[in-house]
Amino acid sequence: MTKRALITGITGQDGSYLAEFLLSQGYEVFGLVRRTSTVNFNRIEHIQDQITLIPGDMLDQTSLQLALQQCEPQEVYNLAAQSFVQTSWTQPVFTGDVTALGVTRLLDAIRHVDPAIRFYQASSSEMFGKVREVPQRETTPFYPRSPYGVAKVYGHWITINYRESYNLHATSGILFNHESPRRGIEFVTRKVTYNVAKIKLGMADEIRLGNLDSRRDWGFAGDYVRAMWLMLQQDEPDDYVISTGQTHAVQELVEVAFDYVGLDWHDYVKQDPRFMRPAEVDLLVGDSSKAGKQLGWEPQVSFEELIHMMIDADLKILQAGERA
Ligand code: NDP
Ligand code: GDR
Repeated sequence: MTKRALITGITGQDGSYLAEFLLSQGYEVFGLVRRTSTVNFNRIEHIQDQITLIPGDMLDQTSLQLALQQCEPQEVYNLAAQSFVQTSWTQPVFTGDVTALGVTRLLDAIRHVDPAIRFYQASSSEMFGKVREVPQRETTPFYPRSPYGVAKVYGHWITINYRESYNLHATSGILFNHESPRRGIEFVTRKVTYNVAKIKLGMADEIRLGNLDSRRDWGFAGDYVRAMWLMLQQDEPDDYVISTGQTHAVQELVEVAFDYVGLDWHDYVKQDPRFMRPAEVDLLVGDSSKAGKQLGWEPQVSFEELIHMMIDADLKILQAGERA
């Protein structure tokens, strides 16, 4: 029997990779899409004839219930969120509504429509924030540092609460930063690779960045969506950290990117207070040994390979005159 999966956030970076992955596993794939005045399906247009899109919004309980009734999935992947940390300070209530309460709306819809549905929640290393332990693992206490991080802690705990209260197969993946050529242009990796490509092609002459000292554990999104699927194939729901175990400063990202195109970053990078955050997460590095043991998951793409892949893709996009 063909398995059916519903992905919220299918138009996002992870949603597009997960949809591709599930199609390759023989799934029938459904995606929840919200109404926008301009269609923004560029990450999924190459697979649009193989998937079914259902209108709905994480802010609208009825639409979630109807989406579940329409596609009757065995698996639901909740990737929808206001996911940009910086925006969460200027839109804290909206971020909480989508990224925190949205999880409850979906879990409650599942409970009423079909409690046998397996549920994946996109939790985040941002929950560790001002870290209590290095490296961070499933048992590390949370100390979020942004309205986004706080919203994700809520989403994480409501997932566990519904698992324990209603016996749902509800799993939470605590994923560390993961990037790709499809990463949103506002996130630091893509901002750097896109602008380095522009500088290389003579289309720009500087990059304005915020804090160069913060450290992140950056992996490749294509590797990370495989982990999401593996989690829902387990007999029991659980929580898993997914990370590379390597940490790099933003400055190292900048160095690797400029080195790749043969330029010196000192000549182009300007620090700009507009990109500083009211509270920063200084250091993230994950320990995904539980996922290694129980899921057999390991990352495949190194930090350098990832940055090079993103620059190559951005050079191509710019040379073809396509949209970022
Ligand atoms: P993106 O920002 O690329 O995608 C977010 C998706 O959520 C988009 O499809 C967006 O739709 C959708 N969305 C936002 N608000 C709503 C809403 N009200 N109703 C329905 N859909 C909505 O995020 P990523 O793909 O990078 O991340 C996927 C998930 O994983 C997110 O929950 C994120 O917080 C989490 N996460 C991401 C990590 C990363 O490093 N990428 C690490 C850890 C967790 P639209 O296209 O219409 O805007
Ligand atoms: P993050 O990703 O906040 O970790 O959240 P982002 O790429 O935005 O920031 C990473 C680090 O880079 C520093 N930084 C800058 N960031 C941006 N965006 N722009 C800049 O100009 C800049 N200069 C320095 C930031 O201060 C920060 O320290 C991502 C999102 O995908 C979340 O949804 C996800 O949950 C976490 O990763 C894990």
